[in-house]
Amino acid sequence: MRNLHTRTAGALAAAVLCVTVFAACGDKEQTATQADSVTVSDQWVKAADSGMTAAFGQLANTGDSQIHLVSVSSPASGYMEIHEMATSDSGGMVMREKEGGLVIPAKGSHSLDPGGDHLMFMDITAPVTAGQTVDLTLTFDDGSTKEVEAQVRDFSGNEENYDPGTTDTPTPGA
Ligand SMILES: [Cu+2]
Repeated sequence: MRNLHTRTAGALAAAVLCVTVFAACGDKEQTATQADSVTVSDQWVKAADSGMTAAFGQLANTGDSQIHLVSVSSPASGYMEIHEMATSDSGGMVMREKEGGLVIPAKGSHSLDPGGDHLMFMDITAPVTAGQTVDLTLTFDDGSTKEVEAQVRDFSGNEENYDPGTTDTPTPGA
């Protein structure tokens, strides 16, 4: 029995040591992930019956290094893209995928607005209607993720064209 007792005491000591190490870690200044340094506010999603829609909001970076948002996903859409608006050759505004995602500068912010950068739901799985909330997962280039809930709103004052056929294709010969 003495042997068993010794082993139990040893295990207990190891457990105490683990807890102590964890506590020490918690007290130390750790390297924050990008998700730790980002705050998302005023986030909302445009109501839509089917097809595409978009999420908007304010992204702020409380950290000392830039934050790089590389992808976004939601259970409400088959897949999502980070979009920007650009001027087409014909002079109109078209949306397109923002190459490489978007960067929030250190101690800075980045605004997602109708007519500007936005998070695009490419294929919603069910109608999203005003009053609902939609879950979004933001993924950063250090692999960290942040989940936010966005409110669905009716919104019609948007010049952005959500037709899937809209692309920034140069006119041949132009
Ligand atoms: Cu878009």
